[in-house]
Amino acid sequence: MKTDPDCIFCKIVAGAIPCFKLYEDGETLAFMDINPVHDGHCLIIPKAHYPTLFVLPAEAFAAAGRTAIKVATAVNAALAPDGLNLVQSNGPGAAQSVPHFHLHVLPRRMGDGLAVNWQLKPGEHARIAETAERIRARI
Ligand code: DGP
Repeated sequence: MKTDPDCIFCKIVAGAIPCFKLYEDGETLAFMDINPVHDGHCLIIPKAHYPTLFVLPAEAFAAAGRTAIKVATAVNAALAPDGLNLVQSNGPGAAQSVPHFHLHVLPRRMGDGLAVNWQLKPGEHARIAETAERIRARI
């Protein structure tokens, strides 16, 4: 499996850095975003290191897609947002800050005014952990 020792998400896959894990299978991992835009903001990654969509094998995209459907459905059931975006960024012009392919699962509220390139702000860990528990209960 491709891995990068300097990649923060590869370190999470390896268990070297903790995360609020929601789900994993052989190829993918889902965990809470540490800088959530809204409660329930989480990430789906392939466990293997591919920096962007441009180098991602189709099979890895399919595996991430399967996990995204499972986790987004659980987010929807647990939190009942008004809507939900899947967001995926490639390169600095798209505001990609972690060069390991990932899908953002982004619950939305009516009128939340969220811009596509949002600012990263640290989340409150207790609130993220409590939200993760609610989502895991629906997976
Ligand atoms: P992007 O900017 O699209 O590349 O999204 C990267 C996201 O990853 C961003 O919303 C913040 C999140 N993130 C960065 N470092 C960590 C980390 O160490 N743990 C977790 N759970 N999320 C992280």
